[in-house]
Amino acid sequence: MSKTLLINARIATMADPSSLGLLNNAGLLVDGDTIAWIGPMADGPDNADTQIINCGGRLITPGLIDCHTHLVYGGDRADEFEQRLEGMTYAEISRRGGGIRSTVTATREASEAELLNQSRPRIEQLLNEGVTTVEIKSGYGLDCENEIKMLRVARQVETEYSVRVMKTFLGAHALPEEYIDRADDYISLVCDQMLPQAHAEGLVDAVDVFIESIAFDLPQAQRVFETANALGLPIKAHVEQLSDMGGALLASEFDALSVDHIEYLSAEDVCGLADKNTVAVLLPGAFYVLRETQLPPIKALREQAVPIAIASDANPGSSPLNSILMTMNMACTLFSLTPVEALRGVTINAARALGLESSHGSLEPGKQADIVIWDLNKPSLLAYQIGINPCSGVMQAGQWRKPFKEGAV
Ligand code: DI6
Ligand code: FE
Repeated sequence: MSKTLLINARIATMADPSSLGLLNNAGLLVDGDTIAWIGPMADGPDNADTQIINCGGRLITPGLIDCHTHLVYGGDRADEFEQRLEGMTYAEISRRGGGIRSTVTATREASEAELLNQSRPRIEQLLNEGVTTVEIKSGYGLDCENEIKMLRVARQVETEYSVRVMKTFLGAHALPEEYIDRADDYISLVCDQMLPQAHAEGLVDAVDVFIESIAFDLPQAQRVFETANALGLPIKAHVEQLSDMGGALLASEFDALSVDHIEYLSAEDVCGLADKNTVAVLLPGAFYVLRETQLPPIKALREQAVPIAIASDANPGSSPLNSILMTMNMACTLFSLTPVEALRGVTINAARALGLESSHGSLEPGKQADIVIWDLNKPSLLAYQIGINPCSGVMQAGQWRKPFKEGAV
């Protein structure tokens, strides 16, 4: 029997442009890997040949989407955490050769199997919280062999856990030690060899660049974007995280799927994003861990109706955060997002940030059946509670990953 009818649920469809698209006392029919019907129970479809599951009034949302992570990496950076507590900044640690580069050393030393093993607890935590799509970036290999190794591990995560993994090439994340004072030569390696080779192996869904004083400048980023364009790959960018370099505007000129971090993005530049459909991805974990005080331009983003997504940025340095629910809480508490905005930020807008909005991110007939049943009756509880995981059932592409057990709320 390939049809499943979920009944007696509160469904946050996320199919409305500004709200949760909430349906009370509703049902949802899954046929194969697709949503076949959704609506008020009174209009429910014929039940023949269908397994019926009573959700007992529980909340249903689309599968959650973590649209920005670096969760495949070697080692840890707990020492750096201590240095920052003693007063050193993230940028200082980076300029002294620590930061991203120290993770590059550990990642280069690790085999594919070791990287996969180290990544397991991180991906498993996200999956336990109802994540059905996760983006994973390279960026700690910084040479052909090791960037490709990271992306292969991301692909293994996808096959082994049956989660959708979007793989982003971030070869231009930091300058590797062997290229010090030769950043342009490194960008040539990225454009002429690393990216084309990774793409030829089918390992690249999008291309990202870190535009920052401690990373790459606008002309260098532009070369990477032009290469991505020529290969037909969409782009994303880490921009205005520590300073305003004008990276968001450059990325949006290349029709970026998203610009990420953006604490230092000016309100004027937000207008430039607005006509481009570029998603603003906010990363409250990095803001929190680095004890940043500059807030992203939330008011301007709202006024210009720029779609806002939020993500964990799971990485060993600026955001050792592996919880999408905690990310939602942080986005509300630190950035004053509403719980509705936070949920949109990990569903439909996160799907947009990955170019997946036609098939993912909302519950609508024809979309993929990625569905979470929560042991909650109110959507705002998802962002409000801290340290509780109310996820009680997860369906990925119509298959139960975490089977739901019927019972009263
Ligand atoms: N900005 C970040 O916050 C992450 N990458 C980036 O470009 C941090 C990566 C790290 O510190 O390892
Ligand atoms: Fe990041």
